[in-house]
Amino acid sequence: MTDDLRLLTPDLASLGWDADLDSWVDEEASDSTIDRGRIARTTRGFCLVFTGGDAIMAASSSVRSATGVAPSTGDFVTVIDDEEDGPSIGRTAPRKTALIRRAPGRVPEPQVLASNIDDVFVMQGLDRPLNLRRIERQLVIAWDSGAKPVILLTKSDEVTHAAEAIASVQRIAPGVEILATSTVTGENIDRIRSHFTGTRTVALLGLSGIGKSTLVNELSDGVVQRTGEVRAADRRGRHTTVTRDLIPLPSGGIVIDTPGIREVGLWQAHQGLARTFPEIAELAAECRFADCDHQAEPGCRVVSARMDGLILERRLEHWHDLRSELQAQDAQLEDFARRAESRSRAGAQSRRDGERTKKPRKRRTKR
Ligand SMILES: Nc1nc2c(ncn2[C@@H]2O[C@H](COP(=O)(O)OP(=O)(O)O)[C@@H](O)[C@H]2O)c(=O)[nH]1
Ligand SMILES: [Mg+2]
Ligand SMILES: [Zn+2]
Repeated sequence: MTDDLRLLTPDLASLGWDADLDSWVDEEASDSTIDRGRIARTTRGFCLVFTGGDAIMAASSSVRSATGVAPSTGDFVTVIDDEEDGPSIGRTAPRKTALIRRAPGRVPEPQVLASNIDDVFVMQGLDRPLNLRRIERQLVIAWDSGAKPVILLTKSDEVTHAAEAIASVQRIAPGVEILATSTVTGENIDRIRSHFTGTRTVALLGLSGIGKSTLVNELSDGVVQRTGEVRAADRRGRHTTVTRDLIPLPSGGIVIDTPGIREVGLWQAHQGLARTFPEIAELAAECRFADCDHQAEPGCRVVSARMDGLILERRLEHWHDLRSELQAQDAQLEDFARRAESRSRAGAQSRRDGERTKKPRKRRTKR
């Protein structure tokens, strides 16, 4: 039993390493390449990499994170031996899928929560009032990742209204599998297990306290221990998840446990939005007006469907909100790009001017 990922040393094949990745390494490897593997954990400046029978710490430079391609948990990477930093992340293989949110903060940047995943479990606890807007928002990034969302309503043992809850979630999640689950009674744990075959990778998404880590403990048959009982006297012995960790399960499959994520900003997720609100996206696509806001325009397909009572009012409202969020982000990104371009043009111009007018600077003598 372990809460230390470094004690797990799965082989490369069971981590999802395949022949395509072999040829990718053949193309990317350089003299300094010393290893390959899958990132199990990212912390500030470092990654834990499962390299097949071993787990090593590799530096990942912050310069790379500034460009939005920071390595993430789930990435397949090469490890290089860097003169200054020692073992470091070299190249990251193209991601098949990536769960991405907008990084918290003012600057519009993506943050990859998990990559190369097959499913995203969008989780919410039944012991609290359902938050349908939160589920919809999380579904947008889950669909947009390219993986398949599944909704888990946890702690079904604590409530009697699970069936009603499922019915109300069904109305806002067309085409998504929805399961009421409990690690106490075991409800639907077998259904959950059926998602973990071979090297399939599943990311867990949801607030803190809803039972993500407890589910990992359950699925690992006691091999990992990511949560602890609160000791009454001192609260010590309690684990809360602070890193995004990739955990290979002994019975097959791989799970990525995440810390509770409160803020799920969208990142350029127009496709995810359309998948989450298909009934509205279809009408919007049929609307005959180009650049329509689908708000009040007479003759708009969305507006008329709404007046005919064909769309749930609150769904439409939320779709508009999320769409505005994405449009504002597009505008902000365009603005950033324009300003960066004019800065670099101005820079190039002043360098040219400098070459013409400035006297050659006296070289500073080295001591
Ligand atoms: N009743 C009940 N409690 C659960 C269940 N799953 C988790 N819990 C409890 O919920 C609390 C938070 O669980 P944890 O796994 O740490 O949540 P996380 O923050 O999402 O990882 C712990 O006290 C768990 O014992 C469940 O299925 N039923
Ligand atoms: Mg946890
Ligand atoms: Zn319209």
